[in-house]
Amino acid sequence: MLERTLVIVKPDGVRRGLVGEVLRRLERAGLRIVGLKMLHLSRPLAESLYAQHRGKEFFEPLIEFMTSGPIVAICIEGDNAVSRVRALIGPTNPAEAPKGTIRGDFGSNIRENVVHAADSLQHAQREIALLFREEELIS
Ligand code: FUP
Repeated sequence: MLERTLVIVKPDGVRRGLVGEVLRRLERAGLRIVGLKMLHLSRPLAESLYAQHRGKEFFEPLIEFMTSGPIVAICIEGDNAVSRVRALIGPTNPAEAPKGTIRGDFGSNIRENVVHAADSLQHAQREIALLFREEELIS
């Protein structure tokens, strides 16, 4: 099924010059970039993005990190894009992520893991709407 999903190059990925590497891997996989922008997440936007984790012990440091510098938001389209992108980025903890995945190759720790990607089609739709206006996405 043709799907759209949201990928974010997190502040650590931007600081370390990994934006091009992430885009290259997405394009190499045959996925299509339909939206792209750099921005600094506001605290309310970061909290909304990670609303499911509110109240957990890692929530506050996660929000501090996600607002610590610019991010790059990428809207990706392709067949089964949600699960294909999740496979490209690898598990949350880089220590458990296989080589060849973005987090396995570049991630520092469970918080500074270079990229975010939506984990379901429902979350993808919600997250895309948080980061992009309809007219910022190409058809
Ligand atoms: P993922 O969907 O792979 O990004 O993972 P989660 O939704 O479980 O977690 C979202 C973010 O919370 C992670 F990218 C990093 C942060 N996190 C921590 O900092 N510590 C944890 O123990 C779990 C997650």
